[in-house]
Amino acid sequence: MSAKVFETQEVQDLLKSAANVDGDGGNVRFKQIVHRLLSDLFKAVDDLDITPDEIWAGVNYLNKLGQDGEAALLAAGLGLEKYLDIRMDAEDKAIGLAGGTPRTIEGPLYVSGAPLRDGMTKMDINPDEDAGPLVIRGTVTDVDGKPVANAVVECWHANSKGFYSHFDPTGAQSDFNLRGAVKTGADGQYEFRTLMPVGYGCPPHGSTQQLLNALARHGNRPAHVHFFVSSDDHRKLTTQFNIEGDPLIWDDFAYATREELIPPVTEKTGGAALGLKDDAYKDIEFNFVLTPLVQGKDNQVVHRLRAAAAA
Ligand code: MBD
Ligand code: FE
Repeated sequence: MSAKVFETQEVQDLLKSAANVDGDGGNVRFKQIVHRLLSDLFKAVDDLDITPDEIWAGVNYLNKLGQDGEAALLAAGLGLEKYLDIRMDAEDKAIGLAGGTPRTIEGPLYVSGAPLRDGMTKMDINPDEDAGPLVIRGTVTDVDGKPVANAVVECWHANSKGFYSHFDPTGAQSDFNLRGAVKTGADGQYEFRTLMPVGYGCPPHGSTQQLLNALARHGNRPAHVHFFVSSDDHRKLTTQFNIEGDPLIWDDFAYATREELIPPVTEKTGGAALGLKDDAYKDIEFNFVLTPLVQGKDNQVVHRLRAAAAA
């Protein structure tokens, strides 16, 4: 079909009506966004001559995506979540805000409510035969290098199968396994005693992987560890680091890898004295640098629906 109808008065009126842009009530911002997104969609249908069959395949895909509960996973896989980071990075640059630990995406697998401990916590609750002990530790400072007291460092990561507690399809993990929260003291130090994670893969029969398959893309992430770092007087940092040496480090389906977020992994002994399951363990030092509020506000804090559980 070569006929183009997008610019016609009939279609433009239809778009305005559908978003009720000229009507009273509703949310003006929401109307504006719906009108724009719907317009961009209609334009694409015209430009690419998207067929009715293709439209209904897409509509039905959205139903399946919701049934699978994978919309946020797809947002990560399509680079939408990375795009939000690129925009926040650009905003920081524009206002001359530099020097903090680089942000990277949160992903869809955080669970709030992990027990908060002072300075150190042991995150592994369930035994995991295939995972060796790992200590993650460091200091939270501000951009001037001053330790930040009373910062809350939250940490979450996968087990040796690449599964996260609360979202584990095998049901093998208890609530808050491999999830922890630590409050810093005057020295700004934090420590997590845990087990080495393995990279995540999208549910193989889920709608995200289905879409990726049609693009000839994989749905895997390199081994990584997530963090939130919060402090009353600083912006909340959302970041991750990767486990160096993972072959997928520069081939992450969610685009979260950054040069500055690949700390060295050191071999250590003395784990027995720390209560680790083996005397030999891996140690990662990772220091967080928090950035100041912008005109008294945290302009990078993100509000989104998150899973919650009671510890
Ligand atoms: C993850 O563990 C993750 O961090 C992201 C971004 C997407 C899917 C699974
Ligand atoms: Fe993750």
